[in-house]
Amino acid sequence: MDKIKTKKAKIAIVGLGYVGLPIATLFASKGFNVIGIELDKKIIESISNNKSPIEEPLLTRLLLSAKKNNKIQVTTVPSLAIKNANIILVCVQTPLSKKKIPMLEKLKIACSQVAENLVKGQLILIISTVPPKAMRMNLLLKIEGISELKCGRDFWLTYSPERIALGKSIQELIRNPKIVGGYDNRSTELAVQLWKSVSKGKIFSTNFETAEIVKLAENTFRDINIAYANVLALICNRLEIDVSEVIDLANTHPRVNIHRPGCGVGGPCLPKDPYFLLESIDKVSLEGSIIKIARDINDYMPTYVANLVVKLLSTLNKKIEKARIAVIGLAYKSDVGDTRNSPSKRIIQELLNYGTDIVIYDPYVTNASNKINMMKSLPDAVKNCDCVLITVNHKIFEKIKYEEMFSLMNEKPFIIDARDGVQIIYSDKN
Ligand code: SAJ
Repeated sequence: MDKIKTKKAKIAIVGLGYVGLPIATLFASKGFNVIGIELDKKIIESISNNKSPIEEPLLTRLLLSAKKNNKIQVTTVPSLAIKNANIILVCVQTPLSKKKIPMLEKLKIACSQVAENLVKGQLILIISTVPPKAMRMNLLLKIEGISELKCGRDFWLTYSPERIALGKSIQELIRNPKIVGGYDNRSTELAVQLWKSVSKGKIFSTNFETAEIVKLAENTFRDINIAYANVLALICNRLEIDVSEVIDLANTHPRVNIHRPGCGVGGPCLPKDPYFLLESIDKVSLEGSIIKIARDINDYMPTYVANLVVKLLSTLNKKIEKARIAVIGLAYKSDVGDTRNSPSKRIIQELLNYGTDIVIYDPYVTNASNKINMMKSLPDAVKNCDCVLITVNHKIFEKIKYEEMFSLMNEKPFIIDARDGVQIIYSDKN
C-alpha cells in the first residue's frame, strides 16, 4: 500500500494493445516505473521508435514523455519483468471463436506466466473481458495451482474491467468510473488505491462475479439498444418515415434514450461481449433470447444494406456486376481509423461476391489491406459511380453534399446514407 501511495510500486503490464498501452503510459506519466510485456515484435519496434502502434489521441505524447523520464520499458520476456514487479496488470485479448465461444487461451497463458513467476506480496489485476465466473472457477485456481501460493495471504487478486472507448482511451481512463472486484477486502483496497493514483473517476468496489457481469451488461445494453434503433430504422424505411427524426423526438422524453441506427455494429467488443454473457445461460432460454436476437439484428444490418444496393440497381435496370460503387467509410465507428469487425467491410465483401467494382474512401484508415481499392479523395472515389454508400459518421463527412456527388456520378445515380438509419437519396435530375 505504501509503495502505491508513494508511486514506488513497480508495475508490469502483460499485453500492450489497445488497452494495455494507454494504461501503461498513463501510470508511467504519473511517475510509476512501468514495464510492458508484449510478444508482438511490431508493437515493440514501434514503441522503441517512439511511435504509438495505435492511433489514439495523447498516446504518443504520453509515451514520449514516459520514455524521456525513463519510466517505461518494454520486453518480450515475461519472467524477470513479473518477478521484479509489485503489481501486475493483465490486458490481453479474449476474442470469440468462429462458433461464438469465448477464447480465453491468451489470458490463460498470461496468467500461467504470471503464476510461474509470482512472488509473495504481489497484487494482480485482470483487465481483460471475461465470461461470468472465469475469475473464481478458472484464473484464481490456475494462479494458485501453478504458483503454490494462496490468494488473500501470499498475493492479492482483483478483476477490474476496462471501460474505455477507442479514440478517447486516455481521457476515459482518467475520467470514467472504475469497477474493482476483489478476491477479498485487501485485494480491493489495494486496487482502489492504485486507480486513485491515475484516475479522477469514482471507484466502485465489489466482488469478482459482479464486476465480471457489470462489464458484459454495459456492452450488451448498448448492443440491444442499437438493435432496437436498427429495427426502428427498418420499420420506418417500410413506412417511408425519417427514423432519425423519430428517434430525436422520442429522445426528448426524459426517460427515453434510444441509440442511433446504422449499417451494423462493429469493433472488438460489442459484437463479442453479448456472447460472453450468453455463455452463462441456456442460449435458447427466454432470458437469453433478447440478447441473441439483438445480436442477430445488428449482424444482419450489413446484409440488409448490401441487398438494398442490389435491389435498387436492379430497379434502375443496372447490372450489379457492371456497377461501380463507392463506399465512403471503412472504419468500424466514427472518427477512428480502426476497421476491426467493421460493418463496411462486411458490406464490401457481400457486394464483391457479385463481382461489383468497389472503391473506398476513408481518410482515417491508413493501414487498409492493399487488396482493396482505397481512393485518395472523395471526388476521386465518387466519380463515375452508380451508387455511393456512406457508412460511417466521421465528423469530416458532415460537409458532404449529395448534389456535388451526384454531379460526378453516372446516369441514374443514387446514394445510400447509412449514418443514422438507412436513407435512400436520388438525384433531382432523375
Ligand atoms: N453504434 C451504433 N449506434 C450507436 C452507437 C454505436 O450503431 O448509437 C455502433 C458503432 O458505429 C460501432 C459499434 O456500435 O460500430 C461500437 O461502438 P461503440 O461506440 O460502442 O464503441 P466501442 O466498441 O469502441 O466501445 C465500447 C464502449 N462501451 C460502451 O460504451 C458501453 C466502451 O466504453 C468499452 O470500453 C468498449 O466497448 C470495450 O472495450 O468493451
